[in-house]
Amino acid sequence: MTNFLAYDDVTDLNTLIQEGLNAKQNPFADQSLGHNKTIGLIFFNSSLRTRMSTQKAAQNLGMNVIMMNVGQDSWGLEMEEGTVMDGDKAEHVKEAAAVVGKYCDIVAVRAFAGLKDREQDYREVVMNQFKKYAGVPIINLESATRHPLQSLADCITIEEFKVRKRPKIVLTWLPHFKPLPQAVANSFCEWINHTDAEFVVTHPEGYDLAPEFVGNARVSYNQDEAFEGADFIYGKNWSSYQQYGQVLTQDASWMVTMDKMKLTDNGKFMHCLPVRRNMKVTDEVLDSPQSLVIEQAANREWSAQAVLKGVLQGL
Ligand code: SN0
Repeated sequence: MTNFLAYDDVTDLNTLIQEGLNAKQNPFADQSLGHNKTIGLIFFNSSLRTRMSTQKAAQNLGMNVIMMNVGQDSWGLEMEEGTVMDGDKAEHVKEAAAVVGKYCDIVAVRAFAGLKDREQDYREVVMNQFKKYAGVPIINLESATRHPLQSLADCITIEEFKVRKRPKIVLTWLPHFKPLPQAVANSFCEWINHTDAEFVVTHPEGYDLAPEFVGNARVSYNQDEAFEGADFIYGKNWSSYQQYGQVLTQDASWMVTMDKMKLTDNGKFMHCLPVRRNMKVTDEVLDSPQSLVIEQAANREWSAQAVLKGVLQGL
């Protein structure tokens, strides 16, 4: 693997899931692979799981880790070409990425969607500029449109907990008062569409995701109907793609409750976290044995380790 920016960078999904499960069984089997190699973790946004799991995975592989919070610790970075840099950004990504690439063998970057300009967000400017100028492999730690390390952890978790060969998986929109990116939902669609599953996406009208991510998934505006017989309920809030970045409704009837979970076939609840309790999903669901959120977060370590191993092998 050269870069890990999207599903397209994966050669074989089942092999990658298996690599994750192998790492979980035997975390230190490849400790010499990353010896004397350095990964730089560059954050433009907050993180708990991504930061800790990626650092842990890199250490399991024997790597050194350098972290940087851009804008807070370093200079603000200009991303666009040919601009007159008379604003608040003191450094251009052309230099910054090239310099980071000199110190690091792999560079991992988190940069959320701005949610102001759809065309700019969906061009994936930050990831593409780092890819262009760093001169080393780039890993996506959640970009404007995708969160592939999360999606791989989700696939690993579904593989562990599925009780039938072709599970019914439902991605449901959840209410929130803040506009959140579409990245986690887009990426989940992109990855689940490559697995053997009955896949349904449910959300209020106006919240349709970009068609290139929805693919062949069935879309339903009726959450109760979508939940019927489901094996996995994957909750996430996202802001509108059509009326870009806007919160069109906060309809509390879309919150996942135990009554809703009763429509499923003893379904499991999944969420990437952080989750706002009793806004998106009730305490009762999150604290029940049907919730997989902690197992799912734990699998972030093995997802990162499978990907880093693949990238290290290509160095
Ligand atoms: C991010 C998102 O993409 O939705 C990161 C998820 C891994 N989530 C948030 O920003 C949540 C913020 C909040 O205030 O609830």
